[in-house]
Amino acid sequence: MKDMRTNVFRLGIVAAGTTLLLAAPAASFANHVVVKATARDTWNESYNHVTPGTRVVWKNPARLNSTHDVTAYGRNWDKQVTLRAGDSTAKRFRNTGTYKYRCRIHSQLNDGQCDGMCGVIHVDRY
Ligand SMILES: [Cu+2]
Repeated sequence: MKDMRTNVFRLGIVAAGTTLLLAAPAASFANHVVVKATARDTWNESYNHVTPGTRVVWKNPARLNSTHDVTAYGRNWDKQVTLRAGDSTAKRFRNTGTYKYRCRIHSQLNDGQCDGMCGVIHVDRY
């Protein structure tokens, strides 16, 4: 009898969690976001809208057998990390702002405009 009550209680938690997930808007409220390199030499989520404190992880899947890098541009932050196949790198964004990055191997910068393997992390309060 006690076991059954525990199970009912657990089911309630799962149901509540599902409701929260369904109610979440498109913007990410998770404190963890993953950006992956793709086989087409792009970022799978090139535009991410996150809240302050979110940790962004860039992954270069091993199966792609390719090298990429994550390089900040736009002058308001610093990052330049080479990702060999299977590597990842991360940064937690604590302040609001627009943080641009690109893979220098698979993009070009012309007058501040990025073409190719480019991405943006937009950190905003809601
Ligand atoms: Cu690349």
